[in-house]
Amino acid sequence: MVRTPTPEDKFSFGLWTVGWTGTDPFGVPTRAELDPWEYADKLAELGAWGITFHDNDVFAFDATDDERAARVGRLKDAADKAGLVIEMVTTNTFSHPIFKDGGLTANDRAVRRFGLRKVLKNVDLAAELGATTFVMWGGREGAEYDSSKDLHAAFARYGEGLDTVAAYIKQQGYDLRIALEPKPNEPRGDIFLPTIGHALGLIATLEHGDIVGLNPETGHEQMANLSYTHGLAQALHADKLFHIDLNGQKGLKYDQDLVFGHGDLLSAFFTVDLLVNGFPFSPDAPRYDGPIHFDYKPSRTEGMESIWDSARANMETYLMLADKARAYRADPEVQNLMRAASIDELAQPTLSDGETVEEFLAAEEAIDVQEKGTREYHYVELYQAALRHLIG
Ligand SMILES: [Mn+2]
Repeated sequence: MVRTPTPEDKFSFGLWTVGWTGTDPFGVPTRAELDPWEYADKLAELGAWGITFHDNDVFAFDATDDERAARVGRLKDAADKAGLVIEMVTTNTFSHPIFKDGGLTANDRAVRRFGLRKVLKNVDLAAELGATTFVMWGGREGAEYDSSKDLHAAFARYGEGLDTVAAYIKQQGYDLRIALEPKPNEPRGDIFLPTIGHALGLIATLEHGDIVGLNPETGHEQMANLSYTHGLAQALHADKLFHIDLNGQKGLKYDQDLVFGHGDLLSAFFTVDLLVNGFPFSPDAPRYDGPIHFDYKPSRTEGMESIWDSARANMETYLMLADKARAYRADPEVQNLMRAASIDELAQPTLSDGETVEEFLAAEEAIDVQEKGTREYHYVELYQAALRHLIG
C-alpha cells in the first residue's frame, strides 16, 4: 500500500492549481472559487507541507494596501495554523491587459516600469512571508510576430529586469533566490527563454546571476519535445536547480497541466529516480533537496470533490514512483546491467590525472575498433528492467 503523504515529503502546491475553476479559451468556469485560505486548509489536511501563490491569487490586481494586507494576513494565519510553509511566491505579470505585450520586455517603457515595480513590491511580500524562492515565469514575455520586437533589446531588457530584482534582493538582505520558469509558447506564440538551456544562457550574462536559477516544469519541456529529466540534470550540473514544477503532459500540444505521471509515465519514473537517487555514479554531483512542488490543473471535467482527488493523485504518484525508483537502483540485476553498459565508466575523466594533451596524443593505445563497434550495451534490457519495476 502507498503511504499517505506527510510534511517530511515536502510536497507543495500552487494555490492556482487546486484553485483553477476551469476557465479556458472556449468556456466559462465549471467549478466555484474558494478563498485562498480554504485551499490551504484542505491541502494541509491532505498531507502537503507547503503552498505557493501569485500575488493576485490572494488579492486583486487593483487591491488597496489595506485590502492586500488583510487578505495576505488571513492566508498567513491559516498557513501558520495548518503548519504549512509558504515556500515560494511569484508575481502575476500576465493576466491584466496592461501586460499583453509583456512585463519586463514590453515595448512600452511605462508598462515595463509598472511591471518591475509590481515584481519588486512582491519580492518584499515573499520575504515577509518567509518564502525562499521567487519564481519568475515570463508568460507574456515574447511575441507572435518576429516583426514586433527589437530582439536584442528584448533580451537586454529581460536581463536588466532580472538583475534589478536580484540586486534588490541582495540589497535588502532577503534570503530569497529567483527561479526562472522556461516555457516554449502559450500564451505568447513564442515565449522568450523557451527552454532550460535558453534560461541558463541568459543567467550566465547577468551581473547578479549567482542568485538566479531555474524552476523547470515537466510539461513545459515536453511541449518542446525535450526530456525533462535531462533538463533537470543539466540545471543541477550548473548548480541552478532552485525549484521544480511537476505535472503531466502528453506530447506536443497545448499546456495540459495533467497530474504528475498522467502524461509520460516512464519519463516521470526517471525524473523521480533523479530526484530521490541523484547521480549514484557521481556522488559529488549536486542534488535537489528543495520542495516537491506540483503545478497541475484539475481537469475542467472535474467537480469540487475531484480537486482533492487529483491533488492527492500527484502525491500518490510521486510516492509510488519513489519507492519503485529506490527498488530499481537496489536491484542486483539492474546493477549488473549498469556495469555491463559501462555506466560507471562515464564518471571517469577521459584524460588521465595530470595528462597533457601532448602526452595524450603521443600515447600508443591499442583499440580493437571492430570489437568496440560491435560491443553490447544492453540498454534495451536495462530499460525493460525499469519497466518491470514500474509495472511488473
Ligand atoms: Mn504548465
